[in-house]
Amino acid sequence: MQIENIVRKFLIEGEPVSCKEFGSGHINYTVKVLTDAGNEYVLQRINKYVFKDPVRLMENVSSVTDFLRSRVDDPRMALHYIPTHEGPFYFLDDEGEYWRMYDFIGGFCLDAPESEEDFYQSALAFGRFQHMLSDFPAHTLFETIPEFHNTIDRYRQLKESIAADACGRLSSVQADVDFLMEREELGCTLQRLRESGELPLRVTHNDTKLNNVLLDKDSRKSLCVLDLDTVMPGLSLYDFGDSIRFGAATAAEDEQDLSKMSMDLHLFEVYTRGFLEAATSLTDREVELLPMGAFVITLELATRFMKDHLDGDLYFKTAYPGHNLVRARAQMKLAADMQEKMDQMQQIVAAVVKQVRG
Ligand code: ADP
Ligand code: GN1
Ligand code: MG
Repeated sequence: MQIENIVRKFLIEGEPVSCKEFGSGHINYTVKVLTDAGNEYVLQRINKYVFKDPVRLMENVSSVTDFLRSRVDDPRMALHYIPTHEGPFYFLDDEGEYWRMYDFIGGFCLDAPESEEDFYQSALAFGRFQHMLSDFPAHTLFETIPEFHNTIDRYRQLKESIAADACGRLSSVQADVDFLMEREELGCTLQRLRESGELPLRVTHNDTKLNNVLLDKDSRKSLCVLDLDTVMPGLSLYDFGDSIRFGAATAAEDEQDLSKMSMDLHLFEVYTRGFLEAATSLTDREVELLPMGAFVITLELATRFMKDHLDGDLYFKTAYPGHNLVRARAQMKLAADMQEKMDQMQQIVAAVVKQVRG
């Protein structure tokens, strides 16, 4: 089906005059649409390999966006999904693909902070998101990807892929796999604290990369949080940690020159300040474990990239052969650096918490 005909299924203003692929997400296919009425929209095809139940996923996303829209002053601070002429917030095409559309808010996303203020703004956005959803009825949310950040389960899945060695790639990555396996116990600590009830379950975003925050094109202040597909009950520490993993790293997520990859402690401090200023309801135990959140989520993503490399690149979009291995190695390098800097990160958190909370 032609992309323009998919666009016409939604209740938008005007006729599509241009539809261009854009964005740098690894999961969905994203298109920017311009109409002859001068309006701009985002059209997305939901990745069915990743999200097994797109209908319930859209129920989650629409209830969360409705809730957020009732809390914000500026309508640009929450996504606005557009229904089809038939009423639902998705369109199912002849090939069984699910599509959805939302207003293009007129901002921009970054793949790396251009200044510490950009990063601070993203911390405020994710902290506010955490705070605004603190009284959302979590039990009404469907788990769009079960066990998404359950590191114990992620290790189980990695071991399955190691045992299957579906593409015969294991022997060439044995040293990398050993690195991951040596850190299994440490990687599972937060999940165990969640299971014992020491860490509270909250409504979390679960994919808090900088490129999932929209910045205002004039003021550069953070407007809203995008990519709500993985909003589910989870740990606040992973929302914090994933932002650090992506935005406080000194190199891109898929940097090939590992000597360039480390964690910038100054950016860690900047983000910690913004997040704690906005997410005021975190418990002392959560605050104390924020550095561990950064380390664990980085290690977890390394296991996910490695699993996908062993499986034959089925999950993440790749740009070249071996891309997932490059990503896994970059994340392992970053995790190792975080492990070395754990004491320094803890000192920073303690100092920031004193300033922010008094
Ligand atoms: P994915 O699951 O593929 O990451 P996203 O919803 O995050 O899907 O969209 C992919 C990317 O498209 C985002 O990371 C961002 O770069 C870009 N994007 C999406 N919506 C907007 C928007 N309203 N304005 C600017 N960029 C956007
Ligand atoms: C994926 O969709 P995107 O690109 O924002 C992934 C995250 C990973 C991230 C790594 C649903 O996020 O979990 O951390 O890639 N999303 C899903 O860049 O698996
Ligand atoms: Mg995204």
